[in-house]
Amino acid sequence: MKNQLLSILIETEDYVSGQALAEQLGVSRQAVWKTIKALREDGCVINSVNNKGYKLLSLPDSLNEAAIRKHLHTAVIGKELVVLDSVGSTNDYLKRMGDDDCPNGTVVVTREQTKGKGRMGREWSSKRDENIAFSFLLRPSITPQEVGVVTPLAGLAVCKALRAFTGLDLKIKWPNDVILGKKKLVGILTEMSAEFDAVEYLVIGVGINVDQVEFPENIAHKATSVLLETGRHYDKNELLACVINHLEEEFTVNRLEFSAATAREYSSLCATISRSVTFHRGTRSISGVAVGVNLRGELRVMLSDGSICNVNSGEVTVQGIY
Ligand code: BT5
Repeated sequence: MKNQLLSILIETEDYVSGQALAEQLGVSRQAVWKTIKALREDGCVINSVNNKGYKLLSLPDSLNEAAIRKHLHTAVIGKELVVLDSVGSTNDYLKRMGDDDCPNGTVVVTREQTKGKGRMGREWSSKRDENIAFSFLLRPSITPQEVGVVTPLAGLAVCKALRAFTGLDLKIKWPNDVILGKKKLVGILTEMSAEFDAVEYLVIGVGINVDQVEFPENIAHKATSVLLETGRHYDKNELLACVINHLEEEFTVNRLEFSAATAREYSSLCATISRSVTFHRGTRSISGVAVGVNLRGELRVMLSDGSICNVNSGEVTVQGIY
Protein backbone atom coordinates (compact mmCIF):
# COMPACT_ATOMS: atom_id res chain seq x y z
CA MET A 1 0.00 0.00 0.00
CA LYS A 2 2.86 2.41 0.92
CA ASN A 3 4.58 1.75 -2.41
CA GLN A 4 1.37 2.08 -4.40
CA LEU A 5 0.49 5.39 -2.77
CA LEU A 6 4.02 6.66 -3.28
CA SER A 7 3.93 5.64 -6.95
CA ILE A 8 0.74 7.68 -7.44
CA LEU A 9 2.34 10.73 -5.79
CA ILE A 10 5.47 10.38 -7.95
CA GLU A 11 3.45 10.06 -11.15
CA THR A 12 1.01 12.87 -10.35
CA GLU A 13 3.68 15.50 -9.68
CA ASP A 14 0.92 17.81 -8.38
CA TYR A 15 -1.57 17.83 -5.51
CA VAL A 16 -3.85 14.84 -5.36
CA SER A 17 -6.80 14.75 -2.98
CA GLY A 18 -7.17 12.25 -0.16
CA GLN A 19 -10.50 11.21 -1.70
CA ALA A 20 -8.92 10.50 -5.11
CA LEU A 21 -6.12 8.50 -3.44
CA ALA A 22 -8.64 6.50 -1.40
CA GLU A 23 -10.64 5.71 -4.54
CA GLN A 24 -7.62 4.69 -6.60
CA LEU A 25 -6.30 2.46 -3.83
CA GLY A 26 -9.69 1.12 -2.78
CA VAL A 27 -9.18 2.05 0.87
CA SER A 28 -10.64 4.55 3.38
CA ARG A 29 -9.43 8.16 3.68
CA GLN A 30 -8.22 7.33 7.14
CA ALA A 31 -6.02 4.55 5.71
CA VAL A 32 -4.62 7.08 3.22
CA TRP A 33 -3.84 9.50 6.03
CA LYS A 34 -2.09 6.76 8.05
CA THR A 35 0.00 5.74 5.04
CA ILE A 36 1.01 9.36 4.37
CA LYS A 37 2.16 9.54 8.00
CA ALA A 38 4.21 6.34 7.57
CA LEU A 39 5.79 7.70 4.36
CA ARG A 40 6.77 10.89 6.20
CA GLU A 41 8.36 8.77 8.91
CA ASP A 42 10.37 7.04 6.16
CA GLY A 43 11.79 10.42 5.15
CA CYS A 44 9.43 11.45 2.31
CA VAL A 45 8.62 15.16 2.40
CA ILE A 46 4.90 15.44 1.58
CA ASN A 47 3.02 18.73 1.66
CA SER A 48 -0.68 18.77 2.51
CA VAL A 49 -3.02 21.67 1.73
CA ASN A 50 -6.71 21.94 2.62
CA ASN A 51 -9.00 21.29 -0.35
CA LYS A 52 -6.05 20.33 -2.57
CA GLY A 53 -4.65 17.22 -0.95
CA TYR A 54 -1.11 15.88 -0.92
CA LYS A 55 1.99 16.62 -2.97
CA LEU A 56 5.34 14.84 -2.82
CA LEU A 57 8.17 17.36 -2.47
CA SER A 58 11.10 14.96 -2.08
CA LEU A 59 11.96 11.29 -1.63
CA PRO A 60 14.27 10.07 1.15
CA ASP A 61 18.01 9.77 0.41
CA SER A 62 18.16 6.26 1.77
CA LEU A 63 17.58 3.29 -0.53
CA ASN A 64 13.87 2.82 -1.21
CA GLU A 65 11.89 1.03 -3.87
CA ALA A 66 9.93 3.94 -5.35
CA ALA A 67 13.04 6.10 -5.78
CA ILE A 68 15.01 3.25 -7.38
CA ARG A 69 12.16 2.43 -9.76
CA LYS A 70 11.89 6.08 -10.80
CA HIS A 71 15.27 5.75 -12.55
CA LEU A 72 15.08 2.11 -13.65
CA HIS A 73 14.60 1.38 -17.36
CA THR A 74 15.00 -2.39 -17.38
CA ALA A 75 12.71 -5.16 -18.58
CA VAL A 76 14.24 -8.05 -16.62
CA ILE A 77 16.79 -7.11 -13.95
CA GLY A 78 15.00 -5.37 -11.08
CA LYS A 79 11.47 -6.04 -12.32
CA GLU A 80 11.17 -7.98 -9.08
CA LEU A 81 12.85 -5.69 -6.55
CA VAL A 82 13.17 -6.32 -2.82
CA VAL A 83 14.47 -3.49 -0.62
CA LEU A 84 15.44 -4.62 2.88
CA ASP A 85 16.22 -2.57 5.95
CA SER A 86 18.88 -4.94 7.26
CA VAL A 87 20.12 -8.42 6.32
CA GLY A 88 23.13 -10.67 6.91
CA SER A 89 24.09 -11.03 3.24
CA THR A 90 22.03 -10.11 0.16
CA ASN A 91 23.64 -13.06 -1.68
CA ASP A 92 22.45 -15.54 0.97
CA TYR A 93 18.99 -13.96 1.07
CA LEU A 94 18.64 -14.12 -2.71
CA LYS A 95 19.90 -17.72 -2.85
CA ARG A 96 17.04 -18.67 -0.56
CA MET A 97 14.65 -16.85 -2.91
CA GLY A 98 16.31 -18.67 -5.83
CA ASP A 99 15.62 -22.03 -4.20
CA ASP A 100 12.00 -20.90 -3.86
CA ASP A 101 11.78 -20.23 -7.63
CA CYS A 102 11.94 -16.41 -7.67
CA PRO A 103 11.96 -15.00 -11.22
CA ASN A 104 14.98 -14.39 -13.44
CA GLY A 105 16.29 -10.87 -12.80
CA THR A 106 15.19 -10.58 -9.14
CA VAL A 107 17.17 -7.92 -7.25
CA VAL A 108 17.67 -7.69 -3.48
CA VAL A 109 19.20 -4.55 -2.00
CA THR A 110 19.64 -3.57 1.62
CA ARG A 111 20.30 -0.43 3.65
CA GLU A 112 22.45 -2.44 6.03
CA GLN A 113 24.41 -5.66 5.53
CA THR A 114 25.72 -7.22 8.74
CA LYS A 115 27.56 -10.30 7.37
CA GLY A 116 28.71 -9.24 3.91
CA LYS A 117 30.83 -11.88 2.18
CA GLY A 118 33.78 -11.65 -0.15
CA ARG A 119 35.31 -14.58 -2.02
CA MET A 120 36.77 -17.57 -0.19
CA GLY A 121 35.18 -16.76 3.14
CA ARG A 122 36.54 -13.22 3.28
CA GLU A 123 34.55 -10.37 4.76
CA TRP A 124 32.94 -7.48 2.91
CA SER A 125 32.73 -4.45 5.13
CA SER A 126 29.84 -2.01 4.97
CA LYS A 127 27.99 0.41 7.22
CA ARG A 128 24.30 1.28 7.25
CA ASP A 129 23.35 3.76 4.49
CA GLU A 130 26.98 4.39 3.52
CA ASN A 131 27.29 1.93 0.69
CA ILE A 132 25.16 -0.09 -1.71
CA ALA A 133 24.99 -3.84 -1.18
CA PHE A 134 22.81 -5.64 -3.67
CA SER A 135 22.49 -8.96 -5.49
CA PHE A 136 20.71 -10.02 -8.67
CA LEU A 137 19.67 -13.45 -9.82
CA LEU A 138 19.90 -14.87 -13.35
CA ARG A 139 18.61 -18.16 -14.68
CA PRO A 140 20.69 -18.58 -17.85
CA SER A 141 20.76 -21.69 -20.04
CA ILE A 142 24.47 -22.33 -19.63
CA THR A 143 26.72 -25.02 -18.20
CA PRO A 144 28.82 -24.47 -15.06
CA GLN A 145 31.91 -24.39 -17.35
CA GLU A 146 30.55 -21.27 -19.06
CA VAL A 147 30.07 -19.25 -15.86
CA GLY A 148 33.58 -17.74 -15.91
CA VAL A 149 32.45 -14.85 -18.09
CA VAL A 150 29.77 -13.66 -15.66
CA THR A 151 31.91 -11.86 -13.08
CA PRO A 152 34.01 -10.00 -15.69
CA LEU A 153 30.80 -8.97 -17.51
CA ALA A 154 29.31 -7.67 -14.25
CA GLY A 155 32.58 -5.85 -13.51
CA LEU A 156 32.50 -4.25 -16.94
CA ALA A 157 28.89 -3.11 -16.53
CA VAL A 158 29.44 -1.68 -13.04
CA CYS A 159 32.66 0.04 -14.08
CA LYS A 160 31.00 1.66 -17.12
CA ALA A 161 27.97 2.73 -15.07
CA LEU A 162 30.06 4.35 -12.34
CA ARG A 163 32.39 6.02 -14.86
CA ALA A 164 29.35 7.57 -16.55
CA PHE A 165 27.63 8.48 -13.28
CA THR A 166 30.57 9.95 -11.35
CA GLY A 167 33.08 10.88 -14.06
CA LEU A 168 35.80 9.02 -12.12
CA ASP A 169 38.51 7.26 -14.12
CA LEU A 170 37.62 3.83 -12.76
CA LYS A 171 39.28 0.64 -13.95
CA ILE A 172 38.72 -3.08 -13.45
CA LYS A 173 41.10 -5.34 -11.59
CA TRP A 174 40.46 -8.71 -13.20
CA PRO A 175 38.09 -10.32 -12.61
CA ASN A 176 35.94 -8.79 -9.88
CA ASP A 177 37.08 -5.43 -8.52
CA VAL A 178 36.41 -1.90 -9.70
CA ILE A 179 39.26 0.30 -8.60
CA LEU A 180 40.50 3.86 -8.66
CA GLY A 181 44.26 4.03 -8.82
CA LYS A 182 45.37 1.45 -6.30
CA LYS A 183 42.20 1.41 -4.24
CA LYS A 184 39.08 -0.73 -4.38
CA LEU A 185 35.67 0.89 -4.77
CA VAL A 186 33.56 -2.13 -5.75
CA GLY A 187 33.69 -5.87 -5.05
CA ILE A 188 31.68 -8.54 -6.86
CA LEU A 189 30.87 -12.06 -5.69
CA THR A 190 29.24 -14.58 -8.04
CA GLU A 191 27.73 -17.75 -6.63
CA MET A 192 25.82 -20.46 -8.44
CA SER A 193 23.46 -23.32 -7.89
CA ALA A 194 24.04 -26.02 -10.49
CA GLU A 195 23.46 -29.67 -11.26
CA PHE A 196 26.15 -31.55 -13.21
CA ASP A 197 25.81 -29.90 -16.62
CA ALA A 198 23.22 -27.15 -16.04
CA VAL A 199 23.18 -23.96 -14.06
CA GLU A 200 19.99 -23.55 -12.06
CA TYR A 201 20.67 -19.95 -11.12
CA LEU A 202 23.46 -17.45 -10.56
CA VAL A 203 23.50 -14.89 -7.77
CA ILE A 204 25.79 -11.95 -8.44
CA GLY A 205 26.43 -9.70 -5.44
CA VAL A 206 27.83 -6.20 -5.81
CA GLY A 207 29.16 -3.99 -3.01
CA ILE A 208 29.75 -0.33 -3.91
CA ASN A 209 31.47 2.08 -1.51
CA VAL A 210 29.46 5.29 -1.84
CA ASP A 211 29.46 7.50 1.25
CA GLN A 212 32.17 6.07 3.51
CA VAL A 213 34.70 8.57 4.79
CA GLU A 214 36.59 6.02 6.83
CA PHE A 215 37.18 2.29 6.62
CA PRO A 216 38.25 -0.34 9.16
CA GLU A 217 42.00 -0.14 9.82
CA ASN A 218 42.85 -3.38 7.98
CA ILE A 219 41.49 -2.10 4.65
CA ALA A 220 41.89 1.68 5.00
CA HIS A 221 45.02 1.67 2.79
CA LYS A 222 43.30 -0.15 -0.07
CA ALA A 223 39.64 0.96 -0.01
CA THR A 224 37.99 4.13 -1.25
CA SER A 225 34.49 5.52 -1.82
CA VAL A 226 32.68 7.77 -4.29
CA LEU A 227 32.43 10.49 -1.63
CA LEU A 228 36.14 10.34 -0.81
CA GLU A 229 37.08 10.59 -4.49
CA THR A 230 34.55 13.16 -5.71
CA GLY A 231 33.70 15.11 -2.54
CA ARG A 232 30.04 14.69 -3.51
CA HIS A 233 27.08 12.87 -2.02
CA TYR A 234 25.31 11.15 -4.89
CA ASP A 235 21.74 9.89 -4.72
CA LYS A 236 22.18 6.19 -3.98
CA ASN A 237 18.81 5.31 -5.51
CA GLU A 238 19.72 6.90 -8.82
CA LEU A 239 23.21 5.42 -8.71
CA LEU A 240 21.86 1.90 -8.10
CA ALA A 241 19.31 2.25 -10.92
CA CYS A 242 22.09 3.42 -13.25
CA VAL A 243 24.17 0.35 -12.35
CA ILE A 244 21.21 -2.02 -12.88
CA ASN A 245 20.42 -0.35 -16.23
CA HIS A 246 24.01 -0.99 -17.36
CA LEU A 247 23.96 -4.57 -16.05
CA GLU A 248 20.85 -5.35 -18.07
CA GLU A 249 22.37 -3.84 -21.19
CA GLU A 250 25.65 -5.74 -20.80
CA PHE A 251 23.98 -9.06 -19.95
CA THR A 252 21.25 -8.92 -22.59
CA VAL A 253 23.34 -7.39 -25.39
CA ASN A 254 26.16 -9.86 -24.75
CA ARG A 255 23.83 -12.73 -23.88
CA LEU A 256 26.32 -13.92 -21.27
CA GLU A 257 29.14 -14.10 -23.79
CA PHE A 258 32.20 -12.04 -24.44
CA SER A 259 32.17 -10.88 -28.04
CA ALA A 260 35.48 -9.80 -29.56
CA ALA A 261 34.36 -6.17 -29.16
CA THR A 262 33.45 -6.70 -25.48
CA ALA A 263 36.79 -8.41 -24.80
CA ARG A 264 38.54 -5.40 -26.37
CA GLU A 265 36.46 -2.96 -24.33
CA TYR A 266 37.10 -4.95 -21.17
CA SER A 267 40.84 -5.01 -21.86
CA SER A 268 40.89 -1.25 -22.43
CA LEU A 269 39.37 -0.72 -18.96
CA CYS A 270 41.33 -3.46 -17.23
CA ALA A 271 44.14 -2.21 -14.98
CA THR A 272 45.60 -5.73 -14.79
CA ILE A 273 46.64 -5.73 -18.46
CA SER A 274 50.35 -5.05 -19.14
CA ARG A 275 51.25 -5.65 -15.49
CA SER A 276 53.28 -8.40 -13.89
CA VAL A 277 50.99 -10.91 -12.25
CA THR A 278 51.41 -14.03 -10.16
CA PHE A 279 48.88 -16.86 -9.99
CA HIS A 280 48.70 -20.38 -8.65
CA ARG A 281 48.42 -23.71 -10.43
CA GLY A 282 48.09 -26.42 -7.81
CA THR A 283 50.96 -25.79 -5.42
CA ARG A 284 53.00 -23.87 -8.03
CA SER A 285 53.21 -20.11 -8.10
CA ILE A 286 53.61 -18.79 -11.66
CA SER A 287 54.52 -15.28 -12.80
CA GLY A 288 54.06 -13.54 -16.13
CA VAL A 289 52.64 -10.45 -17.78
CA ALA A 290 48.87 -10.06 -18.32
CA VAL A 291 48.33 -9.41 -22.02
CA GLY A 292 44.55 -9.52 -22.45
CA VAL A 293 41.27 -11.25 -21.81
CA ASN A 294 39.89 -14.01 -24.05
CA LEU A 295 36.28 -14.66 -25.11
CA ARG A 296 35.68 -16.80 -22.03
CA GLY A 297 36.61 -13.84 -19.81
CA GLU A 298 39.88 -15.54 -18.81
CA LEU A 299 43.04 -13.55 -18.20
CA ARG A 300 45.74 -14.27 -20.80
CA VAL A 301 49.15 -14.28 -19.17
CA MET A 302 52.41 -14.41 -21.14
CA LEU A 303 55.12 -16.41 -19.41
CA SER A 304 58.87 -15.75 -19.72
CA ASP A 305 59.21 -18.38 -22.50
CA GLY A 306 56.60 -16.54 -24.59
CA SER A 307 53.83 -19.09 -24.04
CA ILE A 308 50.32 -17.98 -23.06
CA CYS A 309 48.48 -19.30 -20.01
CA ASN A 310 44.73 -18.73 -19.67
CA VAL A 311 43.85 -18.08 -16.03
CA ASN A 312 40.20 -18.63 -15.18
CA SER A 313 39.87 -18.57 -11.45
CA GLY A 314 41.62 -18.34 -8.14
CA GLU A 315 43.75 -15.52 -7.00
CA VAL A 316 45.88 -13.32 -9.15
CA THR A 317 48.28 -10.94 -7.47
CA VAL A 318 48.89 -7.85 -9.52
CA GLN A 319 52.13 -5.98 -8.96
CA GLY A 320 51.58 -2.33 -8.12
CA ILE A 321 47.88 -2.53 -7.19
CA TYR A 322 47.16 -4.57 -4.02
C1 BT5 B 1 34.90 -9.23 -3.05
O1 BT5 B 1 35.59 -10.30 -2.54
O2 BT5 B 1 35.37 -8.17 -3.34
C2 BT5 B 1 33.41 -9.48 -3.20
C3 BT5 B 1 32.58 -8.53 -2.39
C4 BT5 B 1 31.12 -8.71 -2.68
C5 BT5 B 1 30.25 -7.92 -1.74
C6 BT5 B 1 28.80 -7.98 -2.13
S1 BT5 B 1 27.83 -6.88 -1.20
C7 BT5 B 1 26.38 -7.61 -1.75
C8 BT5 B 1 26.63 -9.11 -1.82
N1 BT5 B 1 26.33 -9.75 -0.58
C9 BT5 B 1 27.43 -10.30 0.00
O3 BT5 B 1 27.44 -10.92 1.09
N2 BT5 B 1 28.50 -10.06 -0.79
C10 BT5 B 1 28.13 -9.34 -1.99
P1 BT5 B 1 37.16 -10.41 -2.48
O4 BT5 B 1 37.75 -10.20 -3.84
O5 BT5 B 1 37.41 -11.70 -1.79
O6 BT5 B 1 37.61 -9.20 -1.58
C11 BT5 B 1 37.40 -9.19 -0.19
C12 BT5 B 1 38.48 -8.31 0.41
O7 BT5 B 1 38.26 -6.93 0.06
C13 BT5 B 1 38.52 -8.33 1.93
O8 BT5 B 1 39.31 -9.39 2.41
C14 BT5 B 1 39.13 -6.96 2.27
O9 BT5 B 1 40.54 -7.01 2.14
C15 BT5 B 1 38.61 -6.07 1.14
N3 BT5 B 1 37.40 -5.34 1.54
C16 BT5 B 1 36.43 -5.68 2.42
N4 BT5 B 1 35.47 -4.75 2.48
C17 BT5 B 1 35.84 -3.77 1.60
C18 BT5 B 1 35.26 -2.54 1.20
N5 BT5 B 1 34.10 -2.10 1.68
N6 BT5 B 1 35.93 -1.81 0.28
C19 BT5 B 1 37.10 -2.21 -0.24
N7 BT5 B 1 37.71 -3.36 0.10
C20 BT5 B 1 37.08 -4.14 1.01
